[in-house]
Amino acid sequence: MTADPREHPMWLPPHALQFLRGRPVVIRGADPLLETIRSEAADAGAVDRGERVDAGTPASTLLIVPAADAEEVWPRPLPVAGLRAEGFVIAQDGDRTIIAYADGRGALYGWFQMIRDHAGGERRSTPARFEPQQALRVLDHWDNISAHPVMGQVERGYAGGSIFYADGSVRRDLGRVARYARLLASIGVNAVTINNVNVGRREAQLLTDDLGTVELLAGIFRPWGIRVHLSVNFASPLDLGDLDTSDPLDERVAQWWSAATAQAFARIPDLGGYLVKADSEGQPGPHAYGRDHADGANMLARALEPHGGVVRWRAFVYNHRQDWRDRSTDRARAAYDTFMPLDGRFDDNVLLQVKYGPIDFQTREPLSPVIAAMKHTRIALELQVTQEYTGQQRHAVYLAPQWSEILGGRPFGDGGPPVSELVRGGIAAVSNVGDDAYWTGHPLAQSNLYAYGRLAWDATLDARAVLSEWMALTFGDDEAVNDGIHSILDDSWATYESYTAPLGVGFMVTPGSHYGPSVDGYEYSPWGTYHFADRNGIGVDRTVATGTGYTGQYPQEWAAMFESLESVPDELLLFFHHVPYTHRLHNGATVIQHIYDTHFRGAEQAAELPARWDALRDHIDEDVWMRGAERFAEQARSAGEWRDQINTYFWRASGIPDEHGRTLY
Ligand code: BDP
Repeated sequence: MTADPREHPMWLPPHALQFLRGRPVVIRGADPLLETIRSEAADAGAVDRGERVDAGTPASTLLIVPAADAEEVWPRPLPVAGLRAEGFVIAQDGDRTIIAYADGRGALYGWFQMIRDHAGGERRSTPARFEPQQALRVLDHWDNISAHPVMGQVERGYAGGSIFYADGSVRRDLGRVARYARLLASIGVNAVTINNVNVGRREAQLLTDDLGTVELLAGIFRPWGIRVHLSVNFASPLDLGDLDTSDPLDERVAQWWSAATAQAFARIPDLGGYLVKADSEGQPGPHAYGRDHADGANMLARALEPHGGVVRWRAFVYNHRQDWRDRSTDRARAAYDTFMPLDGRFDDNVLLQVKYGPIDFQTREPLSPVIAAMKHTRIALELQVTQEYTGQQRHAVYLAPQWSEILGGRPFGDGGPPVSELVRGGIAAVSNVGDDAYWTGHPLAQSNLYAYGRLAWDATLDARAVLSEWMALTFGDDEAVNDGIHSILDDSWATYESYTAPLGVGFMVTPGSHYGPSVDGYEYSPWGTYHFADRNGIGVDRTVATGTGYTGQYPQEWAAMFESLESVPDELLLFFHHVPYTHRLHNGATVIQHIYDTHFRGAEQAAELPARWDALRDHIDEDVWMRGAERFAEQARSAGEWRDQINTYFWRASGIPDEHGRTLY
């Protein structure tokens, strides 16, 4: 199965399906995705019994049937009534198992759930019903066809080159894409964007001259129930067409998009739609013509509507040419200020894709206020599986606990709905895979990809349980591996947070690469990501009373909580307030002592990781182990560097020594 000798399997290696060898299977129905299951079953050595179920059907048969047939083939009632799209029910009766599905995808997801159940020793004597919370669960690839001179082939990629493209065009051997598609299907991902949101000329041509590439990739994803989406460049009619404008209200522009879209759907009838980064960080957009984001998004939405496609319009907009001396500008405010006045103006097939925080994928940020505010707009939440600001797949950081916290947040107070319900347009995330032998650079970063799919399907899943699932499907049933990796990953997000930027203030990373510490790296730059530390204090005053007014963008419950020093959560203190170093946190420590303590402790915890990994040496494939060992050594080194730079900086700024007398330089 693993064709490239340099490629290691992720989860679901062939032996994970060994239990199906010789097992009779009945697969009933006409959906093309059932063919995929048939060939999975054949590969696993299962015995195809056709479609009939009768007295001769062996007791141990696995039945995969449409929900409507459940009653006929199963002795007891199953909870199939009103089963939603992509849903399925699994039940067991003795050795017999049934997957009763709503549609082809439901069957496929049921198939993989059955494998997950087996790996985790789960028996379904009580029937279990599964339906996705979100209809759209998409991975966005920031892959370029021609490598970008600075960003490389995959923007913010930490796992080598693109699995789709090499040498300026689509790869000849797409076997790996097929294996990727299968893994994504196994975690319920149903869409993939195949090019970067920053769309260069070559990538823009995917929609015009190079539809062949899209067709090819769509053909590989299709058998796994995955639709392909394209990032498009708003200026394409001007850059690639023969128009002198890309004004969204110009009839010729609308026609250009309609024609291009119709041509694309003629070849790829199940194309998912477009992803657009407009008027953001230098990308073109409707503002050049005095139009707003709704004008731009709706124009594209109307081109897609007849074909059933959607536009995901990104809300990641801000002025990236700010003046750090002007404290009235606050990057955190930008998305709300720009989009809130447009609430209610977007067409039904526009999804406003919002990063989870108001700044940019930081280790710790409050939830973007746009998510609760825009009640008449379908919001899609954007997460980042690729670890741009969380250690770049050199540090082991399991992100599922962060996502659980985001998805479970209740901006209208404890009685209100969680984010996973406020978000009605789906969940997106930036992918972390590349052509690296281990797919994700750090082999343990595979767990993030796995967990993303699982939480996008069901936000209430427990992050630790999901990690156990991933391990069972990847390393098999080995208690030492299970315990060892839990001890490394369970608190890894907290550990990473503790040795990097303190108390929600964010950034302090090396400009450009975003790896490693640089306290003032962005402090006097136009990007708007400041900490305002001086000898008296640190933090950004975002209150309504004395600051930028950002807290006022939240529903009253959260606005009040963040506004007051009494109630702001410690971990977000410096995101919302500028305080003296002697300010006391709710946990009793002063800000400065907290900085010292967390940085000493965090770096110590990171320094223990190599030994924990060492202990697993005999339990894990040698190559995988070696790669991990190299990464853990780097994490320990880098955490020490963070500790030293942060502690030294704040000791010099504040002149306040460590209560415990540790050396601060
Ligand atoms: C930032 C990345 C940049 C992306 C941008 C985006 O540094 O490479 O283009 O996000 O999301 O985090 O558009």
